[in-house]
Amino acid sequence: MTLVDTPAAVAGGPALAQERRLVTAIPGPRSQELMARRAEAVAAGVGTTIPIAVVAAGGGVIVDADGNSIIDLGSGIAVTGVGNANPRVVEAVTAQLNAFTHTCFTIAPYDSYVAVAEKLNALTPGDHVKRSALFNSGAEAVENAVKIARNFTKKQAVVAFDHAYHGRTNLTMGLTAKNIPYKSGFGPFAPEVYRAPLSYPFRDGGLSGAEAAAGAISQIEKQAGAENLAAIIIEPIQGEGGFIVPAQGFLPALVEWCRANDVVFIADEVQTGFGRTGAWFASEHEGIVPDLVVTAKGIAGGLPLSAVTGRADIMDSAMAGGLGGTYGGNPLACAAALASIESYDADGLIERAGRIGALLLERLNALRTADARIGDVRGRGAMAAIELVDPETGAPDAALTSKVAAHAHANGVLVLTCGTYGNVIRFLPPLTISDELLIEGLGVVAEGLRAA
Ligand code: PLZ
Repeated sequence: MTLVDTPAAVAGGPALAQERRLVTAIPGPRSQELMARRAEAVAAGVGTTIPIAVVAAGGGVIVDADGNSIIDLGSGIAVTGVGNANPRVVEAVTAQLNAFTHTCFTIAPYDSYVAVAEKLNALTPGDHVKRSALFNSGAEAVENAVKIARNFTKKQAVVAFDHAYHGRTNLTMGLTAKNIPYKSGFGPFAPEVYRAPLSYPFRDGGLSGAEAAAGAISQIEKQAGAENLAAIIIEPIQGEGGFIVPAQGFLPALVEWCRANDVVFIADEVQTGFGRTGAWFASEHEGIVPDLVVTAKGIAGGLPLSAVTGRADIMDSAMAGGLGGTYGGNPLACAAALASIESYDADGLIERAGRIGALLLERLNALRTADARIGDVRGRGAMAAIELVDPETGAPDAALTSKVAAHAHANGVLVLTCGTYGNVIRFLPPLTISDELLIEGLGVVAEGLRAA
């Protein structure tokens, strides 16, 4: 079976018809063929959210080999903020592809890596002197941020939070909170990782940010000790853990404590970064200035790139040759990042994320008023979610969540679930989606709730 007979009209970018269109059941016959081959060829541990064979994507849709056009409310897990096959990205990467594909920046440098570092230094919170280093995946960048913080502080312990997600490599699995499917059986994990309670307004009895931070800090002091602690790492809004927005003041209190105790504050903005929340970085909503910011996902329009950006004194403390990797800051990924950053700016996508957020929250809150199974509606910008519960007890309802997601998928809307309890439906559309498609997609989710 060939999957590449995509007509020019669905080759991505603006040419792709922006509509939900079901011409077969999902999965259709060609998608089923791919799923059968997949089962024979791909390791069973690699999951599938929607069993389709993608042939094109752009704007706010994903098109499969059977001709179905699916509304994309997931952006490949918060990656394609600028849209899939964004024309600026396609053009920049194509030009780079024709010039050179790889030299290894640490062997023979090139302009685009430096330009991405300059952009990151300028765009991340704080006007202090900064440096950046580029890597491939979010997990790899998190590993490097911790490595740099340990080297700088000459301390070893690291604190991560309840509901945290930081990746699937050994150290980042250890930093990640949720056991199944991320950790179970895959240990032992790296030592000197401590966990602290998170501000989770829907489930912590509504503690204020200051109260939740005082509790977390007390636990950190008792169980790790500032004198042993190299870094605190936290997502400004917990992503995989359930789109948890901490109470106002929680993050600033942690930053303040870190400053007073020579602990490096690392913001993991892998999922929240690059316009997703209606600001370049989610840290801005709380006015915090992290020592180090980890970015990936939305940085490069779908090409693999990640970064650690932060205080020059911390970043420059690693010995020459101490940071690197064969592909980190690959020229194609850097070209994509520069084009993506231009698109966020020139195409007004950050404002667009704010508008998408207003629309999402308004519609989701309206749904909640009519449906007590929606326990909470939360998020910022184009990163919003509903938490589904048993209305009597408030207990998480993962079964309902799976049913609603399955209904959406069968009806041509790709939504993702998340949460420690598997009971959160999250909305992460590309910032290039139209209001019409977004509203239609939400309508299908609402229909799924009614049907369940
Ligand atoms: N930090 C905050 O959200 C990746 C992972 C999905 P990588 N989140 C999606 C999955 O099932 O693997 C993520 C994140 C935060 C780090 C990471 C890790 O980024 O690029 O997947 O390594």
